[in-house]
Amino acid sequence: MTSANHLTQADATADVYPSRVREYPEWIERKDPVVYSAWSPDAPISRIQSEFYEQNGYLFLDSFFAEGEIAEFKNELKRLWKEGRHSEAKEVIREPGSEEVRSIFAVHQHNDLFKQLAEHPRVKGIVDYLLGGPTYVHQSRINFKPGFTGKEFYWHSDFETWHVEDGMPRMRALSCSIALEDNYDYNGPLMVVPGSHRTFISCVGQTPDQHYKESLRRQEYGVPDQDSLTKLVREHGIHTPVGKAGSIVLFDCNIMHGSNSNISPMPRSNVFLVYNSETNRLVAPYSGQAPRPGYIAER
Ligand code: 6CS
Ligand code: FE
Repeated sequence: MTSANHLTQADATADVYPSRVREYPEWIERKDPVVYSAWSPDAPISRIQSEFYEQNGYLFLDSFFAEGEIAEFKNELKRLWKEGRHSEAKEVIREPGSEEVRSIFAVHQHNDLFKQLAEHPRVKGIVDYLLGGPTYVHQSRINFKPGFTGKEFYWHSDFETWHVEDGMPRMRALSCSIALEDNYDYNGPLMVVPGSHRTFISCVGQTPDQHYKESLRRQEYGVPDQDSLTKLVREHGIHTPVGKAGSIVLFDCNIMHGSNSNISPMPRSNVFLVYNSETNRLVAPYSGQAPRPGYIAER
């Protein structure tokens, strides 16, 4: 990169994180910062929290929102879920093998309440600090994981997909997951491999056309091989940051993560807001294929 803040056209089109192009997996060292601001006492998080995020690739903030604050989001979520069951909207993604609602995309575009949440100053303050400047919402979704029937999300790095399928040039994005139900170890919470954000695992396999139509239900391409996952987890272990409704997890775009299905009776629903740096706007997908639609990746 020529300067800390701007990608030249050549930087943006050079594929420094190739994936789904070779017949064998490869470990590529991260070439981008994790925290893009220097910590100072007026930063929106403590020095310890900032260092934790830098080292582990995620930060869990318990009870970030008070229960009263999230009550209306929870009601809205229930309403959207009911509406989604009978909806033909493309933003509504169904579970593999059933017609249950798995996710609803682009809630920051179509829903006033979730739009407000995406612009929440306390969230944005931390996000803009971590990514070092102005950001925009790259993707938003609600993931529903009802009791008994909610299905898993297999291990993946979000950045791998965003790079290959959406054309996100560099690692300067993160997700904020807001819990709208209490998360326990047993209701399919987010699992992260701390420290895995420092390695890009180049995946094997060619991306089928219109891959998103399958991958959002069950992802099979752009997922790492079992040997790489075994090595990563042996090295770093697995964390399951869980807490009450209103807690949030901020996690780096390249951290390895996934979640189990939910056979407990307790539902687990989260809002995911993905922020990307304004300096890291999307280019043509590195797969050479057509970009995914705007409700999945803001262009
Ligand atoms: O496709 C996406 O953008 C997100 N969804 C899945 C299932 N994997 C990659 C990424 O997290
Ligand atoms: Fe993900």
